[in-house]
Amino acid sequence: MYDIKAWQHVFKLDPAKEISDNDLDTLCMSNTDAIMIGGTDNVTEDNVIHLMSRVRRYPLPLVLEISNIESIIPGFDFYFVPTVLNSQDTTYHNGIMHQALKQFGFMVNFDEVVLEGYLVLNPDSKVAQLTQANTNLDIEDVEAYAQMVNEMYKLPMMYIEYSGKYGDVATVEAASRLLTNTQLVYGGGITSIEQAREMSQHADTIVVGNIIYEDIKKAIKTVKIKKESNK
Ligand code: 1GP
Repeated sequence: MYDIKAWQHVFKLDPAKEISDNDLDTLCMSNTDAIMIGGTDNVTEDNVIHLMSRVRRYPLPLVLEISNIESIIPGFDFYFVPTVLNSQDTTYHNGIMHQALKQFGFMVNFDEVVLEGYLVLNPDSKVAQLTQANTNLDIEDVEAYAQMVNEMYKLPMMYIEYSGKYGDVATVEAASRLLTNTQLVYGGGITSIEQAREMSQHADTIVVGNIIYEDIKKAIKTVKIKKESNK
């Protein structure tokens, strides 16, 4: 069984975006710890199955980050389920989860399911707009959410999501200080080894997304944080 807590670097692929076989091969052979499939818009059963079958050729853990019920497909190693802590809409706290369990609860292997306490912090991101996230948070707000996740809900994972924008390092650091049990995942705007290294000092796991589609070489360089920390 894979040890999620040991993951330092993850590539997140958007099933609604095109990726060539060559680029996919480069990503999957890059020494990243896992591939996550997830997105906000146009995530469908068809494009998730298609991408899953292409990534499955590689001996890497494969995660589906669930965005809607229609695109939940069996065959992944793990299912990450976001609960958006700072959303104004309960749909994104537990509404989708409730519907999913009502439909599929009888067949879920809960060992494969990881609940992510999500904090959406880039107001311009699609996910912030969709979930109506209150992104106007200061460090003390974020610390309170970190305590909520670590001490109250006792979730296995907190995901600080700046999707599309490089985040505030002090904010990530503040959350990390309070997460004594919960794994801290950071994603958003990482385009260089320097940024990957900076966020990795505080986050247990970094997620690299958009740059895959903009500059594959830059994306691959972010994996170097693993060699540095394994020395
Ligand atoms: C998006 O957190 C991930 O869900 C990664 O963010 O796409 O900005 O790299 P980027």
